Amino acid sequence: ELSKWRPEVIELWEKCSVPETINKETFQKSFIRHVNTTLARSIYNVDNFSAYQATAHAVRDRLIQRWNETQQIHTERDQKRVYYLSLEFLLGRSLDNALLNLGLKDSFGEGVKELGFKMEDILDQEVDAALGNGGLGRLAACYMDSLATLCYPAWGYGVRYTYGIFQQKIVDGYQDEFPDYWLNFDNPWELPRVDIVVDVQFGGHVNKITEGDKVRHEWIGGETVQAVAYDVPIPGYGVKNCINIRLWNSKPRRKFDFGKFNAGEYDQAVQEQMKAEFLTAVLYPNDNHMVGKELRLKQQYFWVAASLHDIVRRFKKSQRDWNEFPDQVAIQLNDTHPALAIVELQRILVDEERLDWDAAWDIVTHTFAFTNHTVLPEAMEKWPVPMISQLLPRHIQIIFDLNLFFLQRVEKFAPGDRDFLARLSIIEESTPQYVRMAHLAIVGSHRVNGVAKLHSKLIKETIFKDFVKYYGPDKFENKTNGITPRRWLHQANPKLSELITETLGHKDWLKDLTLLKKLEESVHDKEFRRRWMAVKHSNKVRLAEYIRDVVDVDVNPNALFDVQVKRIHEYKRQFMNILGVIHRYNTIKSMSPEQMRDVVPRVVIFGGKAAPGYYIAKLVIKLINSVASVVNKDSTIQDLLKVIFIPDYNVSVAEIIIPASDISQHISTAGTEASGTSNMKFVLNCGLILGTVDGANIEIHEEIGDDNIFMFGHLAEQVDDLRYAHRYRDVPMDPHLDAVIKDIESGSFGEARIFAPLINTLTFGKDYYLISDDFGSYLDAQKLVDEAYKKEKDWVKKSILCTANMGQFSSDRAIKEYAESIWGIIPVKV
Ligand code: CR1
Repeated sequence: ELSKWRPEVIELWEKCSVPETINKETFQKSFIRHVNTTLARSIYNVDNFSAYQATAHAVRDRLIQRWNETQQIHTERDQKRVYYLSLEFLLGRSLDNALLNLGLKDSFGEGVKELGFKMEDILDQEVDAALGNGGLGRLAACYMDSLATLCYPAWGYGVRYTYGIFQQKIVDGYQDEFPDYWLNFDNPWELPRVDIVVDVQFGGHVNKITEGDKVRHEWIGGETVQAVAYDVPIPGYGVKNCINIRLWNSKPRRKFDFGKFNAGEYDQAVQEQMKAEFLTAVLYPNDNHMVGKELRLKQQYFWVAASLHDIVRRFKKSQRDWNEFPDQVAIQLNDTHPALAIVELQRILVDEERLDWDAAWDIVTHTFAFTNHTVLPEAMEKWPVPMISQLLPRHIQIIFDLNLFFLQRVEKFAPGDRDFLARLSIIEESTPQYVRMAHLAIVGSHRVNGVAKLHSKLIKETIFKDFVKYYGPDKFENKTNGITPRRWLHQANPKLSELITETLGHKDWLKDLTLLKKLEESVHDKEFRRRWMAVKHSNKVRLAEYIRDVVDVDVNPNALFDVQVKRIHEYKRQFMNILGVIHRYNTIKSMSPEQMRDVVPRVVIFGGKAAPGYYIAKLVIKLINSVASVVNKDSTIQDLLKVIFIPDYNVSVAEIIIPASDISQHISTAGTEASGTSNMKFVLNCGLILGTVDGANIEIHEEIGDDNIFMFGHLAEQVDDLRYAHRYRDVPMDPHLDAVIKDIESGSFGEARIFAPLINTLTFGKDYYLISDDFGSYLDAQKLVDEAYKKEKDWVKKSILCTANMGQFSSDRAIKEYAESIWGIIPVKV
């Protein structure tokens, strides 16, 4: 009998499976097998890159096994799952992370060493998976790590962009963008699932069909693009669970039009193919800024439609009743980018599954929850009704119907209040009309959350105020962001991780970050403090070497390293930072040699990308580089100040920079930075922060205490009045700021006219981000930083207390909160 299920076959199967126990020897066998077969190379032509690929494949074999086991048990148990829909996943590199999470780093390190390689060199070969812009995408990556580690049944859904965020080069001080063709070589961290293909439809028209007393809608015609699944396994730390991020890639439905091909129109025949492939070609490079390009809308629908199809297919396998859908499925919308999923699920339920409208809507609204990540008006997504009508003729009908029924309910709540209705409406009544995606997301979700306490309060008081009035406050929650300590301490800062483990006597802190609190007891231990400082110093040396490599400037690792790395944005005020640097430079220059002896040497480090179309942000980069080129070669200031712009800031560069910082700056205008997550990374890595009373800085302050943080500037509740003053009164500029501006205008940092548009933001632009208002207190806070740094012993204590009190900011805490209060899911451990 040729059955696959006979016991002896199963036994054979198990015998031949990849061995579960993996050690140095089995790794080496696997490594060599991959070099020989997967890469078709021999001992004579294995370079570091091939060694990386072979190691990655050996690790991937284990991941796939765990992935399979996890999926199997999740399918068997068939418990409620969460689906995290995010247009961005900023994963960075995978090899080191996988080795550490699987606990294989040491044995594999030994293994490659015996084969003649250095693990660091191998790790360095990997290119970042940079499928995101900034905080939002990195948050999604941290959340996946926590979901896996905490054994939750979870999937991520995203887009497999052929080009991730552009690579930044600095040419003559200006940012230049280059394509990030990260898939140039085989990507071992993805599994193409050529059998998982979903047809996604665009355009066409809608037929209304009357059947008895029922009306149904049929969406037909238009073009069809296929979505192909690529799966990215995400291993948990210290557990066997390995979850999945499914990324969709577009491809044409037909290879090409043979009719046209045979008629000799070759170019037209391949056109469809080219167009379809283009759909997922590129990530839009904007952070906190909406750009209304049709292709972006198509990407959103393509991804949402493919993901929902997949989710619904999985649900249907269990043959449950539709009203159980919300008991089996939670869908989290990472910002409004996937808000069309609400409409798509309603369409599937009503048009395809023939549920009645209200029953369907009840299911939809119990399924979705929505995270808002910003209050900036320019970031609010809205799409022109004509554009949606063209691409998604059935969806626009559903949106209008949803809105009608919603507004009818609102009308009952506030009879006759036309303004209230207009403010709540999903449709903005302009010419043309627009669909407000945040309104759609709120109406279609059972929970809405902000990402830090202040932010969650602000959304309730400002942008979503009317919704709070209508729904009541309970629909709105706070879920303060978090970061994964596995990548952001254990991986990025191995020496600190080791010291902590040794001091605490266990590694449990990596799964329960609140255990770091016990480090407080060691602040009085002199030897411990010495070692703590030695770790920081060696991380600074590592960064100094990196700086020499990339910008060819020598910096002194004994200087105070002052870092601001994040996307360049006016609200984040890198401009204020560089203006402060000019002030510092001029102050030092005016000093006598005796006075100079008292100055704390500083290295001010910037990094970050500007959106290619963001003119002012790009000018900030130019100004930083112009100041750097003057300051860095001025020998009269005796190396007391260096200014560095590190190009192409990304996840793996962050892993080098963050552990090396003494002080980092998080200086957004109060009320503008929803949370920030790099602030958490810096403090966890025992760097102090200089920050405004904004986003998660506030909660970090609460946790680590007054003595261990430098806070300054106006408060969120003062911002409106200050802006009003700039607009309608003649507010004099802060005198120190005025002097700095005059210095730039005198040509001290190159041709003044280059920077005129930047300076105009302070004058004609009415200083919207309130740099002048905060400048004085900013300089004062900087002085306190200098003074504190001089007291070395106290500084180390502060530094230890920073790390010790970061327990709250683990993404594990955040994910547990989501799981318990929004998703209603429980862990399923493999
Ligand atoms: C916020 O600007 C926050 C991340 C993650 C960003 C940042 O403060 O830490 O989200 N917002 O929550 C964003 O990208 C589109 O909005």
